[in-house]
Amino acid sequence: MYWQKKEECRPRAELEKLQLARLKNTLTRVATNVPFYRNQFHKLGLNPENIKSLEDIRKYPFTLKQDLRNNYPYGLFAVPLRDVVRLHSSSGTTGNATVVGYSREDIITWSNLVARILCGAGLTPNDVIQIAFGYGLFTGGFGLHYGAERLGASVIPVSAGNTRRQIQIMQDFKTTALVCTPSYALKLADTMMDMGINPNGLSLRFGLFGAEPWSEEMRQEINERLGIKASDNYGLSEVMGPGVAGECEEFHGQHINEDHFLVEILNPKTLEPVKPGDIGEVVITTLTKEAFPMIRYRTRDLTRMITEPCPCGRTFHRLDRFVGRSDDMLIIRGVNVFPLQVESAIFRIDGTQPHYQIIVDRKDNQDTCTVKVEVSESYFFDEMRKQRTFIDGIQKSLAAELGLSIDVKLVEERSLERFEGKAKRVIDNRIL
Ligand code: DLL
Repeated sequence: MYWQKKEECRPRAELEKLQLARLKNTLTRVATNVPFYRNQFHKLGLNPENIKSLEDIRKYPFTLKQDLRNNYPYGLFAVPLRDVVRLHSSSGTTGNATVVGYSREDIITWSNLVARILCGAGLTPNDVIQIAFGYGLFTGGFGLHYGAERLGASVIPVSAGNTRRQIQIMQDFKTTALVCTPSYALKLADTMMDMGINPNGLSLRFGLFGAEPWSEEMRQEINERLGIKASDNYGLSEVMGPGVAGECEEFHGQHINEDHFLVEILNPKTLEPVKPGDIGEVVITTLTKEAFPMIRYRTRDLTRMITEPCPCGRTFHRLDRFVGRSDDMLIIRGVNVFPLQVESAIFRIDGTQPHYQIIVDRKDNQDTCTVKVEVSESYFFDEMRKQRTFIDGIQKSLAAELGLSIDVKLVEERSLERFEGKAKRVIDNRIL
């Protein structure tokens, strides 16, 4: 077992004291070692010595993705390169790459925090963990790998792709836990069906999925199809990679590793804290990172904080399931739409497959939106009337969820693209 009970169940008052000491230390270190932060703090007349409470963080400036780009590659490092033992990079879908670095101590912390999350999800050293995240500059593969080794499990570093081989290995090596994106878990389930393999005949029991938003309905679907217990975990390269937060076996929100990260939930417009329990943007300050500390990083990820005590005993607050990213939000005819809302609405209808694509366009100055939904063959009815009723059902579910009427197009099973990493569900022709 890798249950860091003392750290994970600290009384809140003690935890906050520790956070404050670590915050002060981090701010002092960046003010000393990173000219970018030093200049900003200087301009605002901020001296980390004056930090008296956790709320004082609000006086400090935010860090944006653009700041990482402007300081490419090593401008935000707080230690000399000789003390950096690992580099990762996020290519991002827009703009230049960004680079993040880890000291020897950072790698140890990272492994510990990921091990915590694996343990929290129910894994033990007896598990055989198949890591189907890409190994490379992406933090998913190596991050989960080191954590799984730290847990003491048997790790299969199969990396992403080659789906049939993944399944062969799962069978032969008696994999008990699968680690990948939720969308890839579904692709694996499809391919198992093609290969005539019944997931219930495998040793698989757990799935640890993350790196992209997914709905509760998607979790049910994966659990049923693979016969596993799927849990959610969250992280991002800029603040570490996986290991920031993860679900315990209550499967209700992800405990934040708060002894290492200070999390604020802010209104993305006013940048003031939201009311407790409201949805806002997650803003993270690292508390222990040596090589690449981050001060108030604006993640663009939207969710709410759950502060009620968790039956598991951990005192760390939880992040509720993510709504999406503010930059993934679509505005269709003036209505805000998150791709995940579409996912939830579709999954509620019997007969749809968990694969969809959202296509947005503009015709005659009017936004149009069509959702392509895969359905199994038996749902292509010969009778027009039946077909219409089925489509109407999906449209109604979407309208109820979104407050917007959008077109639905049924497509054949397996006709939409499948993903080995993060899924891409939206094609917005308005911005092409
Ligand atoms: O995706 C780190 C990671 C790897 C997390 C493996 C979990 C498992 P990036 O490539 O930098 O890092 O992408 C980070 O992915 O800001 C979120 O928008 C999204 N994301 C990550 N985990 C979740 C999640 C990794 N559980 C970006 N739910 C983040 C929703 C997630 N979105």
